[in-house]
Amino acid sequence: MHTNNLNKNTAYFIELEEKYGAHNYHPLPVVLEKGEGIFLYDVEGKKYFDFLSGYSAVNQGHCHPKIIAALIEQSKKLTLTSRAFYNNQLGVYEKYITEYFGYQKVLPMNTGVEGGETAIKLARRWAYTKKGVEENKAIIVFAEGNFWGRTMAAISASTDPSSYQGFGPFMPGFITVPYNDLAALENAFQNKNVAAFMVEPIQGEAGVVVPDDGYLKAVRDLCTKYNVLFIADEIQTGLARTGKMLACQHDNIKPDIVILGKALSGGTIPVSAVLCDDEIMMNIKPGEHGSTYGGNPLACVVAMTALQVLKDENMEENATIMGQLLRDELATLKSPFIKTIRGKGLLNAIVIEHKNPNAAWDLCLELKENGLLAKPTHGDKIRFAPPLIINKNQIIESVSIIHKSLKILH
Ligand code: PXG
Repeated sequence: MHTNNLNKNTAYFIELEEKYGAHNYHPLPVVLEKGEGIFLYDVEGKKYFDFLSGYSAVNQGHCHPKIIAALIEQSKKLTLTSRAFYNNQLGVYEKYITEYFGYQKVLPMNTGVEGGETAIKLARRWAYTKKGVEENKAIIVFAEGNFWGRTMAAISASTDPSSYQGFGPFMPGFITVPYNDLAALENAFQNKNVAAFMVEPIQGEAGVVVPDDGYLKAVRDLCTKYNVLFIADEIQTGLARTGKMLACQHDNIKPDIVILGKALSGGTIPVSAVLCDDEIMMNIKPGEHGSTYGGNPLACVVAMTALQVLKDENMEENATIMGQLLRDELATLKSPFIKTIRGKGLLNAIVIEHKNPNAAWDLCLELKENGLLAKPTHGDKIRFAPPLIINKNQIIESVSIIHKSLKILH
């Protein structure tokens, strides 16, 4: 990392991370110290539009006053009991979130990847208990290009070598089919041992890959026909990000299992949840799954507030309208280097086409100089996903920053 041309303050913090932290990330050279709504501030006091939103964890905006107030108030009272005892927030939260999404039960965890692990355990257990699959034979189908985290199971499902290479051996019982390919899925379902298909309604890390209209509805129908559970990984797409509380609601379908994370705490603490009905959830008995922090009272209060804020501030509607405006405004730039503009609601990406393979990174550096933070994924894709409280003038101003920054590409 060349830090010579950075301000001393910025360079200091970057060098600390370089020296003492694992090198498992390659961040943009900006050191942030404050967030408020859609804005971030660096240690030099410079202000930025946040077009990443902590990979969609900060849908409600940074340090949302109601979420922070709930966090502070509950943290003075009780933060963790473990599940060895009851607490007076967990049941209240369980009632709240199951009614909010229309499922009979919830299983609370912490990070998104734990939610994915939990969903797979539930699906395997259901397959053995209800579907009649022989013990240890269950198969989980995933879509190529999936991303659901970094655990051994998650990378065993991955088709991205930078996720899995050099970390084997891998979890058995996982197969992949191409995303957005119904024939391949139906073919995989011919195997009677298939327990579930776990899929992102829009693939986030793959670069905001939106499937064809009708894909999710057809997946629902195939899952029903073959008695396979439909697990929707809504960790990045859920919680109003795409303009609906769940992205699956665009297609009016109900997955058997929904996984939520990220914005479930509005970017404050790790809170994830797995939702499904009794038929699936009740196959797991006491002692068979859990987590020290899962369902802690602080997380419960924060999650209820984070969910209530999404509703109170009409974030579904704002994401829909502002997302359309963002894509329309980007289209008017008519940049020869923007090959594709895609997305739904405020989960969007552009694909950069340029002779220089580092063009997307260079553009992100220039965006940063001009006051907007975004990060490339898979080399040529840049996600544009601001918090869902962004307004019209802010979208227009952001696009003018993008317009100005594109001038560095020739
Ligand atoms: N599912 C989806 C769709 C995701 O985007 C996860 C599951 C895992 O969540 P946790 O909380 O375990 O990270 C994600 C995560 C990163 C990174 O640095 C993660 C995501 C996006 C970008 C970077 O590991 N999404």
